[in-house]
Amino acid sequence: MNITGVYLVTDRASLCGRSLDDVILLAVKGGAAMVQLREKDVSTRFFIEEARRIKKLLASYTVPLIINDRVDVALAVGADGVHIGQEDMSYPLARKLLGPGAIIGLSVETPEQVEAAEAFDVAYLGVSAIFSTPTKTNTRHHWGLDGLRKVRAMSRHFLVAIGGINASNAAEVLQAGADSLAVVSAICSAPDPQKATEHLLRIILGTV
Ligand code: TZP
Ligand code: MG
Repeated sequence: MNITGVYLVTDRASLCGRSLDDVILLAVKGGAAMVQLREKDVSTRFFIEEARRIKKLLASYTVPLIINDRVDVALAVGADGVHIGQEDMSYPLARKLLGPGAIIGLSVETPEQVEAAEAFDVAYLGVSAIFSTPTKTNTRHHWGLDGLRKVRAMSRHFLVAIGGINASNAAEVLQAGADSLAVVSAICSAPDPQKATEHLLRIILGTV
């Protein structure tokens, strides 16, 4: 599994009138390495139907599909993994249900959570939130670049930074210790999601 690169996290409120499928497709064409389907306000049935459709869309690009929060939805559609937060199903239980091959990412919002996650065999930690962001307004704590450096020093895990990341600050977030960058608005709301993804990828690869 190679999850280094641009990690697209979806948000239907950020699509500027475009379809979710179109934006995902453009991001993948631009080189997105992983897609997390994040739905907070849809029915379980809708979420499952959507996840099935997006899974098919991603299959030909061999881009993993990660389901936000919902281990049941991931199981139902045979997704590649889940992203869980501190109030979702616990990591050990999610691992037990999904098996050893699943990609499981875990959000960490405090140093205590980073420390606790050292005992887990997660695929990555979502270091959340790096900066404040209008996309998610209930974030209690912002790591900032100094906080991210501290997480890097504390953790053996692959670190995915999320929250307020875009082309203007991506380089410094990587410099502070992120292995990969997760973004919502920098792709979903970009005038050209494909070009925006390509640009972020070039920053990650150090080719700009
Ligand atoms: N988790 C922490 S911040 C965030 C999520 C899902 C939203 C990130 O959105 P954006 O637009 O990339 O700042
Ligand atoms: Mg969650």
